[in-house]
Parts: sequence; C-alpha cells; structure tokens
Amino acid sequence: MNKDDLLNAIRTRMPEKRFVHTIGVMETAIQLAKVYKVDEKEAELAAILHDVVKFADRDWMKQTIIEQQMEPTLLTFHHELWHAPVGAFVAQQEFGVTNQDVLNAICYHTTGRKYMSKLEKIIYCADMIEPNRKFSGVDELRQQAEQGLELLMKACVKHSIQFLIKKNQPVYPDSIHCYNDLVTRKEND
Ligand code: DGI
Ligand code: FE
Ligand code: FE
Repeated sequence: MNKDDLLNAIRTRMPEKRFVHTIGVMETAIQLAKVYKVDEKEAELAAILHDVVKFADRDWMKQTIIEQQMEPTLLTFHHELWHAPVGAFVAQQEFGVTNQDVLNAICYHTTGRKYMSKLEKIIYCADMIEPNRKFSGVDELRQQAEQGLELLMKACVKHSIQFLIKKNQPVYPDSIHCYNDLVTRKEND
C-alpha cells in the first residue's frame, strides 16, 4: 500500500483529531529518522500505523490479546496499553507489514521496553513531541530532540513515568525496564 492509500485507510478508523495527531507523529518521525540515520520509509510506515486501533472495540482488543497469546499481564493494566500490541498485530494481518522492526515500533510505542532499536525510540518520542501535543513540559522535551536520541528518549520516558506516578497509576514493567536500560547505559548515540 502506498502512503496515500495507507493514510486514507487509517483515517476511516479514527476521529479527525487522532488522524491529525498521526500526521504529526509521521512528520516528526521522518525528521528524527533523517537526523539519526534511520530508514525514513520505515519511520513513516510505523508512524502512520502506530495508533491504528486506538479506537477499536475494547472487548475485541481483549479477545485478540488472549487469542494471539500476547503477554497476559497486559490485561491486568489499563486498557490504554492494549492498542499498541494489538496495533502491531493489525499492521501485520490487515496491512501486510512484515518488517519486524516496524512491527516492534508499533508494539512498544506506548510503554517502551529495554534494548529498543533506533526506530522504536523514534516512534516512542515522535508520539510524545509531535506538534499537536500540548501537555506541560512538552517544549523542554522538544528541545532534547537535537541532543541525541538516547537523551531525548530518556527525557520522554522519565516524563511519562513521572506523569503516571503523579496520577497514582501503576507503571507497566516494560516501562520500568526501558527506564533502567536507559539510565544504566554508558554509550550515547
Ligand atoms: O496513543 P497516544 O495517546 O498517542 O499515546 P500512547 O500510546 O503513549 O498512550 C498514552 C496513554 O497510555 C496515556 O493515557 C498513559 C498510558 N500509559 C503509558 N504508559 C503506561 C500507561 N499507563 C499505565 N497504566 N502504565 C504505563 O506504563
Ligand atoms: Fe498510542
Ligand atoms: Fe499516538
């Protein structure tokens, strides 16, 4: 599927606001891919599909997690986390995506995980800093975008974990593993 067909296909599955967010993630991810030397087409594809099932039926997502034998812990956490792994499944099944790095970037875009690839980090960060995001602290995160992908990623993960803690929300284990991996790592890229 070419870019326009993909965009038309996802547009029918979400409200306009979410589509505008997706375009913002796509443009930001392509910019980051240029700076950090990642395949721009892969960044574009992962960004377009990252929230493909954000508005899918909750019971259907739950069913898919069970049937596809995804991590059962997901079901004990907030349903907001489900659209990422189920989105990766739909990208593969319905959109024919075969590139594992693209599928992983969709799958881990909400929680992160340890040992993330550059593409995974780009989608995670682009999702947080795209121009339509308005939360307090977002400009500081945007300023990190040119400081290195590791530093940007660390700032984004810290912000989301702090946000969850402030709201008294449980933090999914992958998010903690992601944070630990980033703060114990020595090299920066
Ligand atoms: O889908 P988006 O809104 O573009 O962004 P997203 O995929 O990063 O989802 C954000 C939501 O996910 C937000 O409501 C916070 C929630 N979230 C992210 N990480 C965790 C989490 N919720 C819990 N409980 N635990 C997490 O680790
Ligand atoms: Fe999302
Ligand atoms: Fe998103």
